[in-house]
Amino acid sequence: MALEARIFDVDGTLAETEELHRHSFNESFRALGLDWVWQPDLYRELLQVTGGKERIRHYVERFAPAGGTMALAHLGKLHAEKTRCYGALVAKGILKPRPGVARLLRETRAAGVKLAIATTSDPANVAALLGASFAPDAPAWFSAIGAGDIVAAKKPAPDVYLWVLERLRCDPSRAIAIEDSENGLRAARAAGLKVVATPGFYTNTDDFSGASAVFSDLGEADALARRLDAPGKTGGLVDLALLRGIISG
Ligand code: XBP
Ligand code: MG
Repeated sequence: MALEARIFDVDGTLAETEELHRHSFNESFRALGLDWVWQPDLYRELLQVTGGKERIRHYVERFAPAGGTMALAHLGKLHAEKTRCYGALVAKGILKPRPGVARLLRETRAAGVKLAIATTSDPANVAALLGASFAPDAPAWFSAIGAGDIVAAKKPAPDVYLWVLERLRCDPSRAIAIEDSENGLRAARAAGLKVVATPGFYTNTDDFSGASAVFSDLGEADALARRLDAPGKTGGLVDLALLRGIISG
């Protein structure tokens, strides 16, 4: 079966972005006079809730921190400040793509296979990361970018993947998703897509049951990816041939 499209998740998949997100959340809390600090262990737990606004709301409801009512009354302004902080950090170009991502994007474009993005992150974050860590014209590489509030229900709901498939006019059987998290895997599977998972720093303890394959990363010629879901299976490069094999399998 022909592979028509490759749909990439963003945070944790294109690049390890969540530490910059975490710092940006903490900066925005400080800017609004809140003495909240999300440390890595807490953030790992909060990441179970996708979407920055949803994550802040969950934090307030779960922990009832001082200033919570004010924060929710100004949630849009708080998240806009967080997004501004994140964009400024990303613009410094300090985030490098995860191994194999730039290679696979190049191969996909050269083969005439469509590229798309399906993320719960804010569209401004996507544009900032693509422009600073890939190429100034990188957003134009993608036939569809489904991001943030473009859909009401975020991952693990399938909505953002269904939105992308509709924009691509592509049957899910002819596309494949690349994801780093259990929420993302569940969203893509619920949309009827096969998934290759590459767990990241904050998602390495997630359950990837249902993925067609789980790799340490997408692999480079001089640093092959390790296969994580089947000890007997060798690693290698996640490339067009491998993905076409998964689609037709
Ligand atoms: C990851 C997320 C996002 C980011 C924060 O998105 O869940 O919420 O953590 O970005 P994905 P925002 O893995 O789907 O790319 O604050 O803009 O939501
Ligand atoms: Mg992700």
